[in-house]
Amino acid sequence: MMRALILGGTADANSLAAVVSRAGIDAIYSYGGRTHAPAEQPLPTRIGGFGGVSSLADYLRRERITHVIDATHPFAAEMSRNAIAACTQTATPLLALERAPWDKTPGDRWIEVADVAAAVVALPENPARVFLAIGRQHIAPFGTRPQHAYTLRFVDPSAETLPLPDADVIVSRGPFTLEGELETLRARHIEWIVARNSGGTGARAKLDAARALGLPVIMITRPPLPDRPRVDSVSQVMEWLGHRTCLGA
Ligand code: 3Y8
Ligand code: NAP
Repeated sequence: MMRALILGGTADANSLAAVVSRAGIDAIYSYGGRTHAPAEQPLPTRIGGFGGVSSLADYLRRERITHVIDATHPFAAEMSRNAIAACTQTATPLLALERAPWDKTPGDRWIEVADVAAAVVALPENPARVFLAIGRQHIAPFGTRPQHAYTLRFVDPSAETLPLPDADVIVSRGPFTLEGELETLRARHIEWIVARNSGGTGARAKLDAARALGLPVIMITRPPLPDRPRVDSVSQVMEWLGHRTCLGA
């Protein structure tokens, strides 16, 4: 009997959950527990880590999971690596639902870097107004560049003091619009943007706004992941789940 685990936390995972639920497939949606009030899902939902590879393998056995869909974010590399290891250990079929990276288009002023450390080095020496649109987990490395005036954007308000002397936080969970991003960049006189190549539509607007305003974007490329079967659409996942036969069953 089919039972799917959706490793979620993205817009794509939410789209998949809606289709899986409508198809009447027995499935569980999993959040990592990063945000205070994640979006409701039309499926039974679990929140929090599994406790590493072996605990995830135990979970797959205990819950009799027959298919795992890794619909996490391209930068959720540890979760993706753990899913590959646990599915290999338990011989559970795994498929990644992964949106394509954004491609540079004419007019984009991108400086592509490999990771956050390289993004810090890519910033100018002279004080500048920098929009760090990379969430809350990777702010500390910018503490070595205190001369800049930073604008940060978090999903939830942050209680901790920031490791940056001049930082202003926007609390917003996205998805974001071109109008909203243009307003943010203009109102805060942003001169540089730091972004991760998430792909998808939820965070793309800041790049279109940057292009419209002629602003440079330091673009962090995705972490490398081991090979695993991968698709970029919900319909391909449903085919993989043998959706039609499910309805016929
Ligand atoms: C907890 C689930 C939807 C899904 C919304 C997508 C779109 C908006 C773009 C910017 C970039 C960032 C961040 C971002 C985007 C969508 C999508 C996407 C980037 C939620 C969500 C969870 C998270 C976790 C959160 C991270 C943070 C990253 C903010 C829900 C809203 C910056 C990634 O406070 C924290 O600790 C937040 C941590 C991981 C990256 C970071 O390092 O801080 N996402 N984001 C998921 C879980 O617990 O399993 O709360 O409902 C999901 C979404 N985030 O509703 O349509 O699908 O890509 N999320 C990045 O660098 O791109 C924002 O601000 O421009
Ligand atoms: P990560 O660094 O790859 O994962 C760290 C640990 O968090 C994992 O080993 C696992 O803990 C737990 N975890 C992560 N995602 C989980 C999930 N969906 N269900 C259960 N446990 C999960 O992950 P991350 O980058 O912090 O991302 C966390 C969540 O936010 C994911 O759902 C991801 O899709 C979403 N998200 C992330 C980003 C981003 O920029 N990273 C952007 C948008 C959305 P154990 O080892 O204990 O099992």
